[in-house]
Amino acid sequence: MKDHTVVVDRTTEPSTLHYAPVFNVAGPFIDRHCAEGRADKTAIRTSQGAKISYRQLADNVNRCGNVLLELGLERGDRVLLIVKDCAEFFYGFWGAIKAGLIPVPVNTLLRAKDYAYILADSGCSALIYSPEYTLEVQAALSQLESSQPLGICVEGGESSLQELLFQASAELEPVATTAEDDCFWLYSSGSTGSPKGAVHRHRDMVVSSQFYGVEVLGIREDDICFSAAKLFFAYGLGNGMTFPLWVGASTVLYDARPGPQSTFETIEQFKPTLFYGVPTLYAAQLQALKAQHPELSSLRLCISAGEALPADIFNRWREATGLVILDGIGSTEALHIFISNRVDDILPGSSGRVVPGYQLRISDEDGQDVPVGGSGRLWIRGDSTARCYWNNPEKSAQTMVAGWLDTGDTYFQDSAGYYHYCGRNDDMIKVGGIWCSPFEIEAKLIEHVAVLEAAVVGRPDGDGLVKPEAYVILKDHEEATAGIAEELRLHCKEGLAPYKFPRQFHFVSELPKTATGKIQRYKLRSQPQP
Ligand code: 3UK
Repeated sequence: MKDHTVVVDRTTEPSTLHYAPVFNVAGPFIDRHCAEGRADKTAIRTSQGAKISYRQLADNVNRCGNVLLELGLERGDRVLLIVKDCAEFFYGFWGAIKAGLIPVPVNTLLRAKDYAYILADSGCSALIYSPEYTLEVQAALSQLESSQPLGICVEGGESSLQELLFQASAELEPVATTAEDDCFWLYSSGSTGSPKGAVHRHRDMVVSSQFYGVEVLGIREDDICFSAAKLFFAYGLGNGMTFPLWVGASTVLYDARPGPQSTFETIEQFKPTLFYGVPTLYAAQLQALKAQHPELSSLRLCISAGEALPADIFNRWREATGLVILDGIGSTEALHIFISNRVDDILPGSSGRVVPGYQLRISDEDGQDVPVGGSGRLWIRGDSTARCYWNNPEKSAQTMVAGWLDTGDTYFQDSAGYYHYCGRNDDMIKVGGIWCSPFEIEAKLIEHVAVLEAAVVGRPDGDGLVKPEAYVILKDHEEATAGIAEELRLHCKEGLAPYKFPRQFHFVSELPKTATGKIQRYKLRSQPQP
């Protein structure tokens, strides 16, 4: 077999992937396309008006790899990417991989404190960032006690990435890695607030692109993808980058916060065939559709993940647009979706059936398989799951057990074979598809002078979508006014990522606790609205 190639055998069940012994995943995702006649095809279109062909993409990936090597980075070094959705995200990610470095895309909504943690934890050698994030990035760098990574701003000034790319060679040989070598990391929020770096291998993007992208979504070369979920999420990374690159399709990148207006405009302008969103966005779009009628006829399919899609949103969307939304569950550790509905097989309100190439188990508290219909802890197994968490043998051993990955979710399978989400096994909350740790919001609340104790839980709103809600004991009960709720909301918004603030406040005189003093959040969750 030729180096850096992979052959898909679809005659087996599931399909079998055969990798060349020397395999750098930049081969099939980037370099293959020019050789296969797609040099002039558009790979990327951006809301800023850029149009990048597969030839330009391959050249810029090479240039970026050369830039990083010339700066002195060596095999295995980490390159953090705090980059908005733009072409340079692709150059940084694939340039690093081709050069044998490890790209680590990071959530661009985080704050200096979060970045300082990830910079130190990853021990990265370089950090590429969009100019929008300069303040938070610089504040994070100044908090670092250990050695300083090299900061590279994407644009502006002589030492910007754009300028360096301009001067670099467009020739680069891929580093001779294997399908099992470490390739890239993605940070996932931990329940205590410290993110964990999930270590993914070269083969992982091949597996998710083939099994979910091709075999579930039926993605093809003539598709145009638009993911409202950003590239730094594993969800967006697959939707907006790896799936289109796997089949030689095109992707549309929108670089600002996705709301109903901007997503409708982007669909009208770029006429995508596949649209990927999260349930909160579909709910907001449905609200907006009451007053307007955007042209959505280019779409053949909509996809949802990140949190459960309520059946009601599925039904209302189909009524309003004539389109179905495929709900599927994925995770950062699994890389992408491993249970999904299918275009011709949808049970609204369920996550659907297992994706080919993955195995599932549902276990009880003793680790025994539960019979069909019973709920329990969902474990998955498949070739795209993370090898470990970086620097965290304890969490790795808990989560990755004998080839199986603990999802942290409770599920049951019905007698027809569909899987149903029942909630988390921990106290973590998904808000708009993004993790929120209740501990982190509680810690912020307690920083406020008026707060004695706080507990945060998730509670479904009118659309069935979960939002954080705070139970607060004030130092002085007299202060429990609407004014203090607003003040605490602002206090959280200032110090935390913008989606991590309680939408509701309840001022109480005590919190339910265990004998050892741990807050019993499940009791607050099951409590009727006070
Ligand atoms: C929850 C869902 C019910 C569930 C993701 C698609 O969300 C992604 O990754 P994260 O690491 O979170 C994983 C957790 O989120 N979840 C996700 N999708 C659903 N719960 N129904 C769903 N459809 O708790 C899961 O364990 O942020 C989603 C592709 C790649 C991803 N990384």
